[in-house]
Amino acid sequence: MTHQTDLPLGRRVMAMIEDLAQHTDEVGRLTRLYLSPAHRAAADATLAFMREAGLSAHIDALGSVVGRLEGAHPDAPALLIGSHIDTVVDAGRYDGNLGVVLGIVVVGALKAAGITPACPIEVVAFGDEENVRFPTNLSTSHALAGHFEPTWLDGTDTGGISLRDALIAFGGDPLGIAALARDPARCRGYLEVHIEQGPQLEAGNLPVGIVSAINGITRARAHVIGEAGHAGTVPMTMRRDALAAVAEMIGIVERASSTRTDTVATVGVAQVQPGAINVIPARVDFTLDARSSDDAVRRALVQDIVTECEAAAQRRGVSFTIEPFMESPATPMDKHLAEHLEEAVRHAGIVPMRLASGAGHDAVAMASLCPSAMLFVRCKGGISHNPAESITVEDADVAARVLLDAVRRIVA
Ligand code: HGY
Ligand code: MN
Ligand code: MN
Repeated sequence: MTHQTDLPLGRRVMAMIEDLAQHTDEVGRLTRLYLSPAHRAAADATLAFMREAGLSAHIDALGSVVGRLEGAHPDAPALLIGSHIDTVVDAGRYDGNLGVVLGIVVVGALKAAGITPACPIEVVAFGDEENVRFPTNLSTSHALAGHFEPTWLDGTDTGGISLRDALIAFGGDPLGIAALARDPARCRGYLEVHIEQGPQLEAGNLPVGIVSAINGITRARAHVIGEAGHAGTVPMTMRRDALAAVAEMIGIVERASSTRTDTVATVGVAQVQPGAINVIPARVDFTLDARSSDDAVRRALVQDIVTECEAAAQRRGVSFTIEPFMESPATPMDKHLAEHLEEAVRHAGIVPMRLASGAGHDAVAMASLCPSAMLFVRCKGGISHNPAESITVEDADVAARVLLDAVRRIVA
């Protein structure tokens, strides 16, 4: 059993996680949406952490925090380490934030040991991985990869604020986005450490594991329109009840994804109008999130869901429209970088498990720029996107030591 005092890196990680967790837009729970006041405060805190660790750091035009440690050869392609500091609503404190903090702690440890890496190392705290506030797709990491969609700037949040206006209010610069695109030739690779958000490492009694691939995602917005009516007077056979129709459609989503192997699908948001106890619902807007490790299987799943929902709408006399707004491909991780992670895991005396990621990550965007790989960290019960999300200081210390070892192997 490692003594608490022997966990300098792990304790430093947990302390920084606690510091970041205080930056929330909602009292009493952790919600930090892209470009919100809490995101600004967390970005400023991350900037300070990076500078304290000896990195030169700045906040870029889209609000990502970028720290850099120069290497022996300043013009050599840089190794990037990163993850995200935005969160979902009522979030856990480790999703994304852990990978940013581990990058800072590890690069800080190299600096403190007087080790100059052969190439520059950058740590990046992305700001829009969850894509909860605006209809985007990993916008801040896609910007570095040169794939920022200008139309994202016109997307609006539930309050009608456009990404462009929120970015300006944040202190960002819509005109500076194009310049964020990195030259692939100047990027040696990208490493991301992230909580597993699933049960496999805990089941295998392993503190860390190596990600083999990241599942693909389709996200869509659906609209069902029926007819408002008096809940007391309209006979059941004469109703065009939008919410009853969506209840059937949610069953379709669940059945279609449950009867296939390797697929999941979720209706996470449903807004009912007019939303009164004695009014038959006239309209429901809901979301679909469908995933698989196989893109063809995912597309077939979405098509089946749409076809069956259209038939249900027809039977019920309601209209049904659906607009996919995000497609993220299944993304294999780079085998050479994964091998370096595996060597470091073995060197730490841990059996190296390879596992796929059901969750999306900035590594999907970064893989379109340079070789990318991920290390997963065990989280209690596999719980995530939930304030009960947790890791141990011992596992934080293992993750930091494995990442430090892997970085030294890569930049040696
Ligand atoms: O939804 C996801 O997979 C990630 O947490 N953004
Ligand atoms: Mn995440
Ligand atoms: Mn997440």
